[in-house]
Amino acid sequence: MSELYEHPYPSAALAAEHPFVEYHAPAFDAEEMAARAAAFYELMESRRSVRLFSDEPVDASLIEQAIMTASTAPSGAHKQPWTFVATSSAEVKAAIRAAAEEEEKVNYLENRMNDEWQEALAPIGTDWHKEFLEVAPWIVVLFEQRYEQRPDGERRKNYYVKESCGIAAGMFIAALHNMGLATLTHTPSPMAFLTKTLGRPENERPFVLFPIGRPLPGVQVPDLARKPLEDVMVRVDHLPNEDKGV
Ligand code: IYR
Repeated sequence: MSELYEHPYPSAALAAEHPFVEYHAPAFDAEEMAARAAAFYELMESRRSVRLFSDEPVDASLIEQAIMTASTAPSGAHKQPWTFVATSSAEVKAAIRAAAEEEEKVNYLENRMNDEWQEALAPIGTDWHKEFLEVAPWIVVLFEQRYEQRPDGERRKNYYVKESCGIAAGMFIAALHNMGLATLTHTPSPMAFLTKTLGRPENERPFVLFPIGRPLPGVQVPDLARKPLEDVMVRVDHLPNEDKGV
């Protein structure tokens, strides 16, 4: 076994340049860890994407809280390279719906999605109609910041933008589900129109769109099963050994 840590972190030189603070992580005893792990799994396992929403209004404060939660996501060099654009305006939602349906008509009716793709989607039953973009009380579009545009006109690189935004999107979905709101991970494609419709700057690209609201009471969802642990986890406890003589 090697020494625990050879190098002090932060080094005196690093700490002199940049502030560090002690991390107070939440800690639980073994029993509580197991209980919390099971409860969180159960909560997340009960999540489903929905395509039919109630038009009942949702408080802006809930959307703001979900965005703050998403924005706790880890990101490359802590750049937080995301902008969450939120609208509850009937006018803006109608414009998004009209533009998304234009694109989806080409996808579905003019075969922009090939046969294999259409076959994969058949059990979900999607088509070019996107009423949910007007019915859901909120639309939030997550934009990735391809680079940082500083107010003084300077540009700075962002790092691992897609990975960072993907993680933030997952945390946003979890936050919404935890507060009893439903969403759909929607990527109208191509979705460049969102930059224009929402008046976003040149450094931002739409990453994913979320219609958000309460699920329509009685809504049906495809009877999908999630892969069992054995199908999604592989445990490796030895290095692959080619000299074993097998
Ligand atoms: N953008 C289209 C197609 C679509 C693609 C996948 I992959 C889905 O899981 C669902 C839909 C649409 O939104 O209908």
